[in-house]
Amino acid sequence: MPARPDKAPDSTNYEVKITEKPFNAQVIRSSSKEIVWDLSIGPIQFEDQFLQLSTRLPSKSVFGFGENEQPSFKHDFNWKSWGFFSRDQPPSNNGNMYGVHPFYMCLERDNMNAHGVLLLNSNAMDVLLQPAPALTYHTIGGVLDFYFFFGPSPEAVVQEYTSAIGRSYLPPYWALGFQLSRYDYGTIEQVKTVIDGMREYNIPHDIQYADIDYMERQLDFTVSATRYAGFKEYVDQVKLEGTRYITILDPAISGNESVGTYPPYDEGVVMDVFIKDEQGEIAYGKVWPDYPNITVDESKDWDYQTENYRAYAAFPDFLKSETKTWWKKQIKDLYDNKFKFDGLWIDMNEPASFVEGSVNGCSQNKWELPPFKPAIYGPRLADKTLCMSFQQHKTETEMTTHYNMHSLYGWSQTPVTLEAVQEATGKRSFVVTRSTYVGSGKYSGHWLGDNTSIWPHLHKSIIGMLDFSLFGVSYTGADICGFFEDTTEELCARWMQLGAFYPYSRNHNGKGWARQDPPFFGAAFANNSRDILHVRYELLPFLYTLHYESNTKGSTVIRPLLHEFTSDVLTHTIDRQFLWGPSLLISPVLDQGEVTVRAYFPEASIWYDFFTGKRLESGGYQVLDAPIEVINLHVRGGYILPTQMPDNSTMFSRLNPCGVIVAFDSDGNSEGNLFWDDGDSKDTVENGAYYLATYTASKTEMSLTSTIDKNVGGSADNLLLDNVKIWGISSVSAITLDGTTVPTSKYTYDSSANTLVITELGHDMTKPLNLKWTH
Ligand code: MIG
Repeated sequence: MPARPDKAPDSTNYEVKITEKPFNAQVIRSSSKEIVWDLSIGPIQFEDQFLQLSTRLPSKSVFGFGENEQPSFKHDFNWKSWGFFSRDQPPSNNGNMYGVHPFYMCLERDNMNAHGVLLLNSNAMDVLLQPAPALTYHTIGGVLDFYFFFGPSPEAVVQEYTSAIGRSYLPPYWALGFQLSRYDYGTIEQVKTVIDGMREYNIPHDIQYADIDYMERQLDFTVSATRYAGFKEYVDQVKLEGTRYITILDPAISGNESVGTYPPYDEGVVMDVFIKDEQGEIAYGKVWPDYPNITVDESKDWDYQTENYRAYAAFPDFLKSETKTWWKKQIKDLYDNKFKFDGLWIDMNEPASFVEGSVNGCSQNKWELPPFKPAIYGPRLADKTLCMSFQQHKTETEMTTHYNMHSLYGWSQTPVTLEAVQEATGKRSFVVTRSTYVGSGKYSGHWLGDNTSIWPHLHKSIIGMLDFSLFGVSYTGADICGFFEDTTEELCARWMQLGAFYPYSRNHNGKGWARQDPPFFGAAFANNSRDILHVRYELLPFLYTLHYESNTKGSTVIRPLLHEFTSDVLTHTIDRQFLWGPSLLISPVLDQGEVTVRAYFPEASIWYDFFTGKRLESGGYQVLDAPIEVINLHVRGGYILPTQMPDNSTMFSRLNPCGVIVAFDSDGNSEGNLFWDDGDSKDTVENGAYYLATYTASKTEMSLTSTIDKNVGGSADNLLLDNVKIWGISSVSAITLDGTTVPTSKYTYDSSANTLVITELGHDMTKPLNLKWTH
């Protein structure tokens, strides 16, 4: 199970009041006396397969609960139910989706304090949000195991929550680059065409994907000898050019290959790694691998294809040590013998199956047909997955039913997959997983699944990322330009702009839909894509620093405005804009045909246009120009953002000169930091092998200085601070660096914008910076 805190907090900021007749329990914030939970609103029921608990809440400002597609980040309390049970379910209104996070954050009535509540329970459940406001939980197993996090700020709630469940994984630097994928390129020639296009337009391209179509009949750990001939050499070549490779792995392993021809299955049988049915036989479902020696006619309908083409597939039981050893070996063999991938993408791990329960169906018993079915999709729990009565490891020595373990399947696959890829590559690497559970963020990122190329899915992607920020998974994003359906040029252009600000920035397309890679739409589109990705790459040192902070302090990377401006109630409903950390506000166009955007700027701060450095004249709601090539970005006064000159991959951008953007607040102060390491080694944070600098600027002191808080491992030895932008500065007559005059040829002051731009400063970043100016 995810880590539980092993001791009570030293000092409590809450009290629990219990009365016996009539029974009530209240959880109260000590400082404000706000009652955050009050059970008097309904009975507690504790039956064999039915547990119910209701509580009154202090407010309707509730966020979180997932994974699902929500129409808004802030929840609707009008008798709204949300189900939790991991499921191969593309985003669609109301449904339970790939992952399970029974966690919410609630803002209290003072619009200052916030708390979070986790129900640590893996059984199928639902929660009903009622106008009182109140919540009712129904779960069909386990215990009622609740954890409260008292913040008091929303950010502090996430920090505390992640200190309990594990903090977000620090991705390698290159994982923050732009990524390109599609299901069914068909042949390696198609891949080459796309990559050549990316090169032709010089579009940043850090990662290329190989989906299940590169395999032989979608069999894990194989490479198609006909359609992907020369794949290994090709991967080596594009890697030299700066583009890495990620490949997909599905958990389901075909059992229909001739003995001796398919080691993943043969060895799995010998090592006894697969989930068993009630009779103790290997349980088979059907997923993607095809039978050997068949000809697939793709014009046949889904059921025909499932029955006639799809092989019997067995499901590894990932909580057993033999399974871990076996899985790691298969991954190592793939790396050593087939091609040098850099990271892994794990899919279909809800676990998904195309037949209900198994190829033999399921027995009729209380696990398959519990007396109460929570508000989840499907006529039966085994719909699209395994039978609930199948047996799995819960620990190394204890077994239990799939009924109890179902939603933990993807979660259980994730840490061992990360270990496997780290051992194979010898590097930090990364894993993205489709199914997540409480604590998955410690080992992986998450893409938001099979969305559709439609306008509302731009907006939904922001809500999805904001939710996963609360769940402690910082490395997230949706399929840019949409997975299902043909995209349009306009939609895809807006999506490339928005996706340039997803932490996990991947354009991915489904099988059979029209191309949507940036070169496909021609020069104008490709150039716009390159330009906005250059903005992303310029800001990668900042994004990487935010991931470091997420990894070490639990702060969010994709942050809702309400986390920074909690007392400003207008921010509570804003989910069409979002922040990177505390300071970069992203205000995308999310609707067809729009060339302006109505965006909110909290008055408590001042805001600067990222592209001009000009201060926004007033706060509140503003209508901004947003022609097709523009996404509005604003930097919050009071912050310093580290930057680096972009390039067409991080392999090259990491060698370029660096910069800082200094945005003064109304008091004339500004601060920020830079985390840096070699970008690719394991455990640099744990080993202390990194560089950390803090920048401070002051209008009254007329200075920009830095301190080097840490510099171990030499990763920053060649970094030069060349480009300094200072915004909100009222005049400049001379500048010195370490007491030496900076020649006027190296800087420009714009008195109408109040911006100063210095270039070619040439400051060695391992030394403290001491830059001064006079008016
Ligand atoms: O049944 O591997 O969400 O990203 O391209 C579809 C093929 C299986 C679902 C994933 C999608 C991936 C696709 N997979």
